[in-house]
Amino acid sequence: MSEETVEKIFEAVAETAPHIYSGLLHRREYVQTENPSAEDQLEADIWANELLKEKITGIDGVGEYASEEEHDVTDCGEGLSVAVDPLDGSSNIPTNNIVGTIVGVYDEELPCKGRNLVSAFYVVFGPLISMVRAEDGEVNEYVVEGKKDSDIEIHLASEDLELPEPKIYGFGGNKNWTEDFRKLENKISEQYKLRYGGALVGDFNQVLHYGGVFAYPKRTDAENGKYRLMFEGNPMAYIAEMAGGASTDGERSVLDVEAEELHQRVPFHAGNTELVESLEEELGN
Ligand code: FDP
Repeated sequence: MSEETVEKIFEAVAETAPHIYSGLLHRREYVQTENPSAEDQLEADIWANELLKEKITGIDGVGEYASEEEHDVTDCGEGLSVAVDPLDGSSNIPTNNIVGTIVGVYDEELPCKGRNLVSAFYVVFGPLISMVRAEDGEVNEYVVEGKKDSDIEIHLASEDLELPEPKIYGFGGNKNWTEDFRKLENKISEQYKLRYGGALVGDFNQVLHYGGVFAYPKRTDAENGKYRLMFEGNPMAYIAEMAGGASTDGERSVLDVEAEELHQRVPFHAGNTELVESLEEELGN
């Protein structure tokens, strides 16, 4: 049963989250390796991936495991495909700013379109460990408490989250924005407050709670921006759309972007529908 499997995946990530959090203290150094996107890895990136991989591949009904930290998909039986960004925003670790974990659960072999998602969630390692989960038309928020497996508790904190009236915006990649995007940012900055922290989970999470728009658009030096479609773009777009908002790569919903490679990148914009639509219109001109 895929619902049971999704539940087990969610619980496995929730149970692993406090371990990842407490283990960050001694794993804040860069090691001499790169991930498949040629980004330097911290010891914490590799370690968080190992913890999550062990838990998730052991679940009955999980057929594939893929990670932003690994080149290839791991085949682990019949069933759902799980794509994980074990430590999103890990360049925030040395400075002790927000990081998180992003998970997409697809009912298709990877790589595939975001329309194949059956669930998506992310963990925020902030003042609290919280999780936001989108599934069956609803977005719910949880708080994870406890340290050891035996005392970890998952509490429902907010039910059926919907994006409120827009108040804030956050855009990444500013050193290499296109002229069109720079003009658009200029306009948006007159109306909304800027909040940008350098981790997708934290930046998107505040847009979800305050309303507004978050983007990491295409750059003059990177046509497809920075985010990985399977691991970051699709799960966050799925959550934004289920919370009553929208997403776009500049032309279409991120969920409709063709997936050709496991680590392919995508320009990402998501938030309140009216803002995403007007942004799409202006960028299209
Ligand atoms: P990081 O490189 O620290 O892992 O895609 C990863 C990501 O962080 C996002 O979480 C974040 O939004 C973005 O990259 C930050 O990029 P900039 O350093 O260009 O702001």
